[in-house]
Amino acid sequence: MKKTQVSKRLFKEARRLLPGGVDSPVRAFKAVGGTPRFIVRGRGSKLYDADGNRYIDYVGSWGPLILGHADPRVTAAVKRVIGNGTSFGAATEVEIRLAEMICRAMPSIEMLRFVNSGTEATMSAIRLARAFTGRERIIKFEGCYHGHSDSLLVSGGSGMATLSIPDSPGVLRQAARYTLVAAYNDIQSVQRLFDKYPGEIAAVIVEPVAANMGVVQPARGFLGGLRRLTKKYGALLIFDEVITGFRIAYGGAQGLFGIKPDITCLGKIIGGGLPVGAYGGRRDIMKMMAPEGQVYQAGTLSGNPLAMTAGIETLRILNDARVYRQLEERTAALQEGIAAAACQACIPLSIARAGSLLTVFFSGGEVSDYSSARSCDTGLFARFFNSLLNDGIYWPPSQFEAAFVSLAHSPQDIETTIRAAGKAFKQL
Ligand code: KE4
Repeated sequence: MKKTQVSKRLFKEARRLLPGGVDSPVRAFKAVGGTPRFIVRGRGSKLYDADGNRYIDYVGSWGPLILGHADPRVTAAVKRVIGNGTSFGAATEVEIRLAEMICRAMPSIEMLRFVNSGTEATMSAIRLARAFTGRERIIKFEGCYHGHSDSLLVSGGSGMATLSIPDSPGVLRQAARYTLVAAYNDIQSVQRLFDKYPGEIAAVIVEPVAANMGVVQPARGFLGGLRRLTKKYGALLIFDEVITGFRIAYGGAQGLFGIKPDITCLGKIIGGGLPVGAYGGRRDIMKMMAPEGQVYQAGTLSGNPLAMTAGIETLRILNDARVYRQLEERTAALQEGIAAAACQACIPLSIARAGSLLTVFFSGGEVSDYSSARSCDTGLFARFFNSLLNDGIYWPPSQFEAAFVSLAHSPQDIETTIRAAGKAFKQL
């Protein structure tokens, strides 16, 4: 067994001062049991905890660290600029440079606004869509997570799925009433809502590849169907690419599937591991934002030079097809290895993968939406997780999250992980 005395002591201390001992619920190991590890250092594919344990990390700060921890090129770039000041509350050139890179990668984005988190990006995109259309209702999908703003904290995935919190207390009932919920991969459920509320729906927001109920690929024709319906009924299509942007392809899911959304929300990778978010899209829509237009949204630290610089350096490295081939190959090897090990141990699994995103579902059947994700055996997942952790593999502590493979994961890391998974399956 790994030593955990220091993490245990810190967790006890943390719980006195921070609710649940953490600053984001998904970190607390609530669904898998045991003590959350207190991390002191990350380097490449590895994490090091306060007890001196080393782990191969598949959380990657929940997505941003596609280059691995403390990439020397990113840290050097941040070190170069940090001495000039961390934030000015005034315009800087680096904002233009990162904006340019994003617009080039995703041609649907003609203009964008930087914010500090994915939550801010989606919340602001919804406000903008309501202003642009003059309508109030929105459609989201069960099991998709778009951050924690009132309108979007309805039937959410991620921590809400993990902790079985369908709807959070404290969310304005009026706000939630204007959020309609459809089933992922079920275009008929979206059609029914448009039929029921003609002329009232401002936008459909979707994770083009769902990654917050575990990884769920869009069924053939689903995203195209959303594009068709939103056009037909005069609603905007918002792609939440906070996870998928620059992850499943440089041009995001929209590039991969060839669908042009009206607004795109980004975060994670575009800040290279520093706090960031962005929303952008058609110029005529974005021009409604203040100070050009009347829709208000602001931010003290938005577009700060540290996050912009880390983002620019990260995208510079990612803008190379070989990078995505490597991610694809490594993650496919992991998927195949885990599947073979499960087969040998007679454990029925369904493993979903989209590029370097992966979920091992403890389910005999395919997972295609939130209700099939919910039917997984979360007890078995918890035992799988803990066995991996004890063997030095830091897997996301929830059945309803994606594992993130980075460019720092070596073939040997993948092999070690497959061996640990095989051992875990034999013990289940
Ligand atoms: P943030 O506000 O956490 O930066 O982003 C919100 C968000 C928006 N959209 C999507 C598709 C997301 O996945 C997220 C946040 N993802 C979770 C992981 N499933 C972040 C981890 C956490 O909540 O601590």
